[in-house]
Amino acid sequence: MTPFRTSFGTESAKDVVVLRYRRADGAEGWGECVALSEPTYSSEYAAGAHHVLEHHLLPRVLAGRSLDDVQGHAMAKAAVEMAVLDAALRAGGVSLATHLGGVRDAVDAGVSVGMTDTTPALVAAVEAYLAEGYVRIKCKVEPGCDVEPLAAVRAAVGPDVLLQVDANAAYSIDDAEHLACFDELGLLLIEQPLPARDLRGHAALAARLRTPICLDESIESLDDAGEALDAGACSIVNIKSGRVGGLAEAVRIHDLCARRGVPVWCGGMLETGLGRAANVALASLPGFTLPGDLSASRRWFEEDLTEPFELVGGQLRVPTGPGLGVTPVASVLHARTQSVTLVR
Ligand code: OSB
Ligand code: MG
Repeated sequence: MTPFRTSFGTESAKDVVVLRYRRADGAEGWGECVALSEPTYSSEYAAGAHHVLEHHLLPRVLAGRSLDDVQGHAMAKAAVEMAVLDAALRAGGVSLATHLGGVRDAVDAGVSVGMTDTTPALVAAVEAYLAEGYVRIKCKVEPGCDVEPLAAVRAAVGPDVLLQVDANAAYSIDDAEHLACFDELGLLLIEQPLPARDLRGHAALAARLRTPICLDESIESLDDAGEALDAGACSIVNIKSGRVGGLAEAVRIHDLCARRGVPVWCGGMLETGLGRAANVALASLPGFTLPGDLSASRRWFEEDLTEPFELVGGQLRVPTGPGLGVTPVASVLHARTQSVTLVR
């Protein structure tokens, strides 16, 4: 697999914390923590999430206590929510999509494309994903790797391909004049150009650019979404359940945006099939009107933890089985597990 290069670093292997939750009545559920290995996208990271799960979150779950007194750790909390919810839905025979209010049996698949060393390599990568059937391309950008390669991509693919960029906070408001050049690229949106906390900067940029601003890292809760929209900092929201502390909060942000006529789409965190199943279920809600970062398993993995998600006519099918509707393949889980921690 080609390493995935973003403005915050390069990912070449996946190190993931997976939770298996077994209830006293035997019902079982799975959760995936989307924290990456390093605290570079946000402050959470896999080993830290593992620690807070083992020592602070899971002991509360097992004692029947709320997690609300633990500050932060949205991704670790989201993993707990996913596993507990999956167990309940499997026991009740209800799919996650049905539980969340999904209305689609398949969702449009977009793909996130990392930065490359050369422009021809980027154009070739984008063309290959389009040939596979992806209906929307997102290219990672950073200062020095933006307008020139993206203009070449636009020229190669033509004006009709849905194209957007993601800066992962790599610019500052002093780059506003340069960022205005992005308006020539015919982009659906620019994702997170400025640092997460800079809502005022994003609002100033939004006033200056024709291209819509979408926020990812800035939105860690329903309150953040309301504040960003009130400030005029964005007109589109990338919803990731891990980043906002779980699927319930993700649905609340979806509902708020739907009430305000703000389009949303489902972001991704290089999930295995477990997290991908949850993303696809979430993206089946009616307000997810833009294609998400919902790629086939083979975009990221030679071998996924679950049966692979595959592209069918540019879409991923929404699982219909109880709960997440997918489970780890025992042989893969066994072969790939590096350590097991039992919390009881
Ligand atoms: O900013 O959307 C992001 C991957 C890891 C962390 C942050 C981001 C991403 C991606 C890939 O862009 C999304 C995917 O899983 O397809
Ligand atoms: Mg992003």
